[in-house]
Amino acid sequence: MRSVRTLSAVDSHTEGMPTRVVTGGVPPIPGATMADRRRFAVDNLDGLRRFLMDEPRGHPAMSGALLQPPSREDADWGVVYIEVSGFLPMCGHGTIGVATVLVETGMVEVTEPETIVRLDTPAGLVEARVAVRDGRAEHVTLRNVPSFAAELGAAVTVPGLGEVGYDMAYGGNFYAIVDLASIGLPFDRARKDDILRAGLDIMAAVNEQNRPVHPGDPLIGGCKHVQFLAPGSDARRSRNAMAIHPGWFDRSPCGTGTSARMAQLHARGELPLGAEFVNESFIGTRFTGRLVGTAEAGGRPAVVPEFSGRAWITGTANYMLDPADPFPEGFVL
Ligand code: PYC
Repeated sequence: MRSVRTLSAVDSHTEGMPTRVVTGGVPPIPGATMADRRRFAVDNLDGLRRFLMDEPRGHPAMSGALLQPPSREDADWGVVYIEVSGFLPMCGHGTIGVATVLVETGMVEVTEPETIVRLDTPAGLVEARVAVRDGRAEHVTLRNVPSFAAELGAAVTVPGLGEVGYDMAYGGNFYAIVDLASIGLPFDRARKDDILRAGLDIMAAVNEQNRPVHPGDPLIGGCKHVQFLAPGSDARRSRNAMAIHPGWFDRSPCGTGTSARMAQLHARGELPLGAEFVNESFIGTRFTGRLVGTAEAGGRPAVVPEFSGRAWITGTANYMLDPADPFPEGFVL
């Protein structure tokens, strides 16, 4: 057995969506803040990301997190999010996976019935409250970064679909929120290929015609997520098919998408602070959320979302690179 690169990981899933938590083998990434480290990673570590996310070690809907020393004193760990889509500023299901792994492997000091884990992410500090019983992380409530509706009632022209109306909201990533019925498709997994194609076309049109940019951080920009709402979705319970670049669906309800959805509903006057909101994924798993306060993001009014979900560890692994492997950075079919 030969290896010129060995990375240790604890694999998990959050309500169906994988998070490969890389616990060893990645040296500290240069940069004064986690946003700087994400920028460094985008420029210099894309091969490492593809090695861990793409085939044959990953798959087309793979997601993960590189654990790092934090860049600020009030955080326990730093996180750089990796995915088949690139390096995200923030990832909600991934953070629930990270908090669960940190608790269940003893990488943070664990107290029962609740352990608080503060994570330094490229989008800002997030706090995870982990409900722990007999050493098991039963569920995680995450206080996310300030979230906001960037635009309500926007529209873009999409080849093959015509004019598509959407709201643009930010919850750690930007989400174009679209009623699935408005493009003539049913909320049916048998039609997933059509829904995905439409999602990618809408993303391309948004990025060309009306690209969103975070008012406080120009590095956070662009739309890589389209949140298709199922008929009947409202401010108490929504169901979504979350189409993500370059071509997959979130299996979880999507934490940053749930935050964006709550910010959108709040901006529309439909979700007051404190009211419970349930968001359901394409496979029927759930996050429960609420808005717990107001804030600002780059000078614009924002809300502070929380959401809760569960994660389970699925394995531990050392990912290796044989020097003769013809795919040292993986491949995409
Ligand atoms: O849970 O925030 C999330 C997320 C982003 C992309 C996939 N999941």
